[in-house]
Amino acid sequence: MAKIQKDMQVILKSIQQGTPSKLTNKENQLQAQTNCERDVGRHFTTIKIRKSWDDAEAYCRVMGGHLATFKNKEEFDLITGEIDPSERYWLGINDRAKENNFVSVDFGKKVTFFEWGLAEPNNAAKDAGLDEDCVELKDLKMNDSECTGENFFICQN
Ligand SMILES: [Ca+2]
Ligand SMILES: [Ca+2]
Repeated sequence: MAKIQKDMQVILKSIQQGTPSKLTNKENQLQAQTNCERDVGRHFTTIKIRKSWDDAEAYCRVMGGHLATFKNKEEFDLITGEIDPSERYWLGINDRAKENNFVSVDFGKKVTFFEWGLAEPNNAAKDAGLDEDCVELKDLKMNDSECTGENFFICQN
């Protein structure tokens, strides 16, 4: 696992440096080796590696997609029916640009479907001088959380 993570770092670094996003054979091979990924639907893949929100999004980009957003309740139910309720998973939504204006990482648009947990989004870390600007699934509901936290995540292609 350590070697894979190291290889991923190299891939992510190459992306940050502007290398074309098309995967090489070696990178494709690497993905096949991880065994951490499981398709839960036609366009969604859960990644059972813990990463910060930014690193998770970078990982999804290597796979040719983005962190996931849901178009409707049907998609939401499909995914939440397949994942571990005790884990947290990053989604492709944040309010970094403007507080309480949650947009999709994919299009930078407003997100049309939300399924917030009770009293969320609450930007709760604000009391500690921080912000909760990235959206995760927690107890199978949406929650705004600190972007630096390390969670499993869901990619969408
Ligand atoms: Ca926020
Ligand atoms: Ca929150």
